[in-house]
Amino acid sequence: MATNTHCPYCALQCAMRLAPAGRIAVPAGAASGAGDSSAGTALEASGRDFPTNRGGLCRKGWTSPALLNSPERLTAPLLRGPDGVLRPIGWDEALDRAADAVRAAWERHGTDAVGVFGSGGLTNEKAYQLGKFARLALRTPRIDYNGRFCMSSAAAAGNRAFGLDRGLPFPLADLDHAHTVLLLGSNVADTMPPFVAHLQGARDAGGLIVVDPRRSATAALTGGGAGLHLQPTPGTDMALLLGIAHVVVHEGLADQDFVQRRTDGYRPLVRSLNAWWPERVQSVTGVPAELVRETARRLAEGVRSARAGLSAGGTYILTGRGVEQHVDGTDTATAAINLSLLLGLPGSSHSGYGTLTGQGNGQGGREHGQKSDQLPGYRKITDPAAREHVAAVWGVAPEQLPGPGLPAVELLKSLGRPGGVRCLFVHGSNIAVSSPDAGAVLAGLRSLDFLVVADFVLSETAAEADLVLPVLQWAEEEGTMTNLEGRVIRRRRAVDPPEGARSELWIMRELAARLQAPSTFSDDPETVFEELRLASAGGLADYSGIGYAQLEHDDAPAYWPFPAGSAGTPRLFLKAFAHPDGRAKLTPVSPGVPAEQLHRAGELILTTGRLLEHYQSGAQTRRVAELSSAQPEPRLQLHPATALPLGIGDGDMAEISNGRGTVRARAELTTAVRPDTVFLPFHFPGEQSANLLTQAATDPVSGMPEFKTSAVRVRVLEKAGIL
Ligand SMILES: Nc1nc2c(c(=O)[nH]1)N[C@H]1C(S)=C(S)[C@@H](COP(=O)(O)OP(=O)(O)OC[C@H]3O[C@@H](n4cnc5c(=O)[nH]c(N)nc54)[C@H](O)[C@@H]3O)O[C@H]1N2
Ligand SMILES: Nc1nc2c(c(=O)[nH]1)N[C@H]1C(S)=C(S)[C@@H](COP(=O)(O)OP(=O)(O)OC[C@H]3O[C@@H](n4cnc5c(=O)[nH]c(N)nc54)[C@H](O)[C@@H]3O)O[C@H]1N2
Ligand code: SF4
Ligand SMILES: [Mo]
Repeated sequence: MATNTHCPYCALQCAMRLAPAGRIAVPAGAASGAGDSSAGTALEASGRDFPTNRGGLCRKGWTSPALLNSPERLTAPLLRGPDGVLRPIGWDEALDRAADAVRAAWERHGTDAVGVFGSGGLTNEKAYQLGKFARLALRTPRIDYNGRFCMSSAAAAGNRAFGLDRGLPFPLADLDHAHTVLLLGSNVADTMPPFVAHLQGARDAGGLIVVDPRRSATAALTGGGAGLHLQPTPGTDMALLLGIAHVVVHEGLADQDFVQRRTDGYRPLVRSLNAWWPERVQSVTGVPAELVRETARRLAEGVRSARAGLSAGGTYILTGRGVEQHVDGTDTATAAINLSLLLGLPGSSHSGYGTLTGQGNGQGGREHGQKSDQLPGYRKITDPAAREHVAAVWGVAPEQLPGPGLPAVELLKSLGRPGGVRCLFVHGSNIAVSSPDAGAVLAGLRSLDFLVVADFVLSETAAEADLVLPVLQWAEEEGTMTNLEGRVIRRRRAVDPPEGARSELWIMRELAARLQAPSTFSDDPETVFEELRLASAGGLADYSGIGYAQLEHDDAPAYWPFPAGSAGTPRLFLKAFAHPDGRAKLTPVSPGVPAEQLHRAGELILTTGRLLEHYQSGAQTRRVAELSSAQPEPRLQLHPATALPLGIGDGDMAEISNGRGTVRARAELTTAVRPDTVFLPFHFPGEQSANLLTQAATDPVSGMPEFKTSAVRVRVLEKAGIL
């Protein structure tokens, strides 16, 4: 029997069909498809028609079933013995030990000494229940999640400008007809390959503009007259956006009618743009002034084409992690939104602004209470009305709900410290590899009184745990995910889980009972979703009109907000923005001091990102033989002109270091990267971990860390020939 479901990995949530191995033909080009490289794989994946992926999958999607019955799969709880060795134990003992550790932390240090680190990879049901579990069963305010590393700056900017944060406020297929697409700091050709098909219209019109310090696979799509590649110094996107907006205003390209009718703050914004003439922007960013002007004109041309009713018409501005993962990420995203509002893009049916959510449930995971300051339905935990509503659904008094906790980086800095977290639960994140300044995080994990990690493989974080709880994988459980468009979809159970693994909903239910939590904790996903509907009702992210049965059918898409009795909201803001007065807010922003002073003699700017074949910390994809043999180790991309005086040749082993750590990686000489910049992927652990070099400095509004600029020195370690 085949099962229709969606990919376990990124936010595109490509639709796939899972069938017993050998029953479905693997399309040409996807050769060696689903997991034939791994022992005894029982399922094969094939792409399924759906508006976002149109039958396409990337290499990670094709091979995703390989991990289901990988020999590295965890199938029993593991407890660390006095000798430091992790050994299998039974579930009763495991749950008793976890509950004992929580009570010990409460008694010795108070309830705030217990912490939870969640994930944008969890289903809506698990994410929702984890927030409730932290606050009612563990009685702690200290829950946050890896979405803080991922989406939080764009989310903060969206809330600031529009009063609401949904990554794409329109269906992805709307992009197909666009004339101009400005893609900033996003490498979809590697991070969401089937997305590229939606850029074809803009490429045909010569209107794809990619902003990236590297000539990434996505930037390369602009070649042959398909568009422009702007290649700024990392961390200077805000100046670039201010320069483009300056040209829009000074060349009379702004949509004055839209600005008047639908926004506030035009005059102060224009004043703040005056000083950003293109030649000044060139000196700050390295992007030629003429390209700054040309970009502004092409953005305006897209809007004009749509008005003229041309088949390729409309302009979209989209941001990714390259512009957001900075200490000024919220202001940079705000600059992109200001530009889009000046052009009249948001709230139009032919144009728009959006940010590309990253993790599988990066969108839903940020709506239902995993954030330290949040209750379900995207409610604020400090809002008395929100507390009252959610407390009533949970059957407790509002005073029983703790207040706000600590955002992720602060939470991690507090590990093992006086007044900090002493007992931590991790669900769905490999923080030992993916956190900024990972060396310090590892030390924090080691200083805890007790670390519980729920995972299905022994990730680098699980390997540090006192107790590892083996959980289910995507194809073994039911649930819902919310994709990058804000569309809620079903994740389906296709196979039975291995003996010994348990669902996280069940684990929460069992622990809540042991800790005598008030309220109920169900292990049935649909029951939890029914409760989520009630808890979200009336909130910004209202799911109250969505039911499991309806989600069976792809032809009745469910975009939130979806209040009961409505038909959902594929396109937001068509009539009004979500601020009480219905108007969007233009907020002037200006570049501040960089997080780290760069350009000291001999220093280079390290930026980080992704490879097609690996997902995040690599905990999953490094265990898929086909993917790990394609990308077995990180490569440091550096420009030949930079490598020459350092005596580094292609393939030499290099050492990359700064005050925080030292990393080894083989050098890949390429003119695709700026001479002042080097690039490392962050998918690898140990001495190959890029995050030993990144800093735990955060954006003051969103709490998002600076992953994209670090000052480093590079030297040759071993010449390739004499290895
Ligand atoms: N293969 C793969 N796909 C993934 C993931 C994965 O781990 N692997 N993860 C998923 C997740 S959670 C996310 S968040 C998305 C992320 O998807 P993307 O945002 O596309 O990913 P990144 O590679 O982090 O960054 C994109 C680009 O930003 C550029 N960049 C670096 N610094 C700067 C800068 O200062 N300015 C600008 N303009 N660009 C800069 C990098 O060179 C890189 O090409 O991908 C999702 N999809
Ligand atoms: N230098 C640098 N660092 C970065 C970034 C960057 O661009 N540069 N990007 C950041 C971004 S955008 C993100 S999103 C983070 C992501 O980084 P992480 O949060 O570390 O994400 P993953 O590597 O996907 O880790 C997920 C872990 O949970 C497990 N898992 C998967 N599904 C489930 C589940 O349903 N339940 C449980 N309990 N476990 C599960 C997996 O096996 C894996 O061990 O990395 C951030 N770190
Ligand atoms: S693009 Fe994302 S959702 Fe689609 S197959 Fe690849 S990893 Fe899976
Ligand atoms: Mo992410």
